[in-house]
Amino acid sequence: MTQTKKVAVLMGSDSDWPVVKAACAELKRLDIPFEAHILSAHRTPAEAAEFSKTARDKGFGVILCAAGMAAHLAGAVAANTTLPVVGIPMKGGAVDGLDALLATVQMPSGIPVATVALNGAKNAAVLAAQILAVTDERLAALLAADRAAMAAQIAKKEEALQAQLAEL
Ligand code: RP5
Repeated sequence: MTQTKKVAVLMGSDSDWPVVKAACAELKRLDIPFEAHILSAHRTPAEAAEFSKTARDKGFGVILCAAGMAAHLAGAVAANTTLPVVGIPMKGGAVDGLDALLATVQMPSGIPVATVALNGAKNAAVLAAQILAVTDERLAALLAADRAAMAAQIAKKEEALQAQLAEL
């Protein structure tokens, strides 16, 4: 069986943690090994670059990067690795995250960052799982089961809606 690669969960500040912990919880639920670290593109640029350059050799398969405001962490990490980088722009600040969203998503050609929604920590973890599941049967089966569970929930809600409509 394939050994599941590790996911790195990086955040620019401890103030990001209340949101980012949803990514860690999802990775834990999917039994994906991960490390979480505070690394800043601006405050610890050398450490962030070093982590990115050595991540592949250390067994990571995907790197999640959460940052707010002038959110350069995901881009700075992507500049230093060819591993897939998923950016999580954080809400907050003077323009409530629009700055972080644009800074994370608007990468130059050739250096992509797969950007999820503002505060989209859980989806970042799901996307990391989907990337790893390309070569990981265990994960692929788990993700398929999650999709089936979601579809069953919607079917139940649809049934309840139709019952309410019948009573109008
Ligand atoms: C970003 O600046 C961090 O990712 C955080 O979202 C934001 C604010 O950081 P703190 O001033 O709270 O440390 O680099």
